[in-house]
Amino acid sequence: MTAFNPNDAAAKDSGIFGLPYSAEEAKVVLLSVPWEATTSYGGGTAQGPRAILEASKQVDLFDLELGNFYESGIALLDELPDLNEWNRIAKAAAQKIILAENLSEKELTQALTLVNSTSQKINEYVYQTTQKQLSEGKCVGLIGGDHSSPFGAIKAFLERYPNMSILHFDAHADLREAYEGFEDSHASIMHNVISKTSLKKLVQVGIRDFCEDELNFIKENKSRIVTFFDVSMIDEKMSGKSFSVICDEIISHLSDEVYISFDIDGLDPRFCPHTGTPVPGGLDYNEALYLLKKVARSGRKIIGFDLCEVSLGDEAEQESLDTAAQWDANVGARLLYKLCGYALTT
Ligand SMILES: [Mn+2]
Repeated sequence: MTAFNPNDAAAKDSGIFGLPYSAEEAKVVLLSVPWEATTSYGGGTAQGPRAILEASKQVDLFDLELGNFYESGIALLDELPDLNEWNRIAKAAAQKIILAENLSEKELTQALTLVNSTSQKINEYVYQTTQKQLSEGKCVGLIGGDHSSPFGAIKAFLERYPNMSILHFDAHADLREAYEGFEDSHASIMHNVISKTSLKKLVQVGIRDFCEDELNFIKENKSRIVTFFDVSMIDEKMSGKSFSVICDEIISHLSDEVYISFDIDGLDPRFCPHTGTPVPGGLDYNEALYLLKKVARSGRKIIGFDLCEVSLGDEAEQESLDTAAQWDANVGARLLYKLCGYALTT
């Protein structure tokens, strides 16, 4: 502790953001969930937490707007050792299904059961861990993994904060009722939240990729889901409405306690070129931060968050671990630091 100087470069053995805090000392604990079994397109998001940890050491600690919030302590929890193996086995089974290899009915059922039961194990682990940390007075942030990773965390947060709402940044609505047979698919996370929890309000921004069923689901659940489609936001911006006013409208739907679920692909893909399912359009990095700032300034409390789908791309891209692949982790680490900052200062 005594050797720590916030103005110096991060020490080799330091924790996330180069900080010296243990999980016991830290107010914000980060839970890494390198899980991407149901990823349907580009892989690599299971490497997200490791890449973000690496990149986090380049982030300057002092924040012009939020000050030295890190002094409350931010620490990464030890990763569950079994998780990489669970991911590897379930991913292999899921790939067989996705690629529609010549499987018999029995093999298909077996593979599907394996994926779905491993997803349940992940959900249970994330739920138990989050619940324990919240009961110790910690603020919890989850680093995915694909976007199915935080379901257990959201469940635990809802038990503690029954009136909380979710502000969901994403290119995708994530409202599919299962996807490719996977009950806990990354594309189903918010469908599962709406159908399996008592969440009162889900507010979505950046949404520009969804199927008709998902649009119908939004309409059927309009008292609980408010979606700010990318195309509508662009319409308003193009015709001169200020982004600040649009933010106020988004925020007006949120309750006093806000959980942020941030899929990095909600941003313009130039900020996350290696994410699994990039879609053109989306929020600028500064727009996302501005919306978060306005949530904080509205007097609402940011109680917790997840950051998912940050990826360095497939193995070949990771091999050439140069600046191109590290860019995604650089953006992810900076966004993660801001999320920690808002959680600590609201
Ligand atoms: Mn997405």
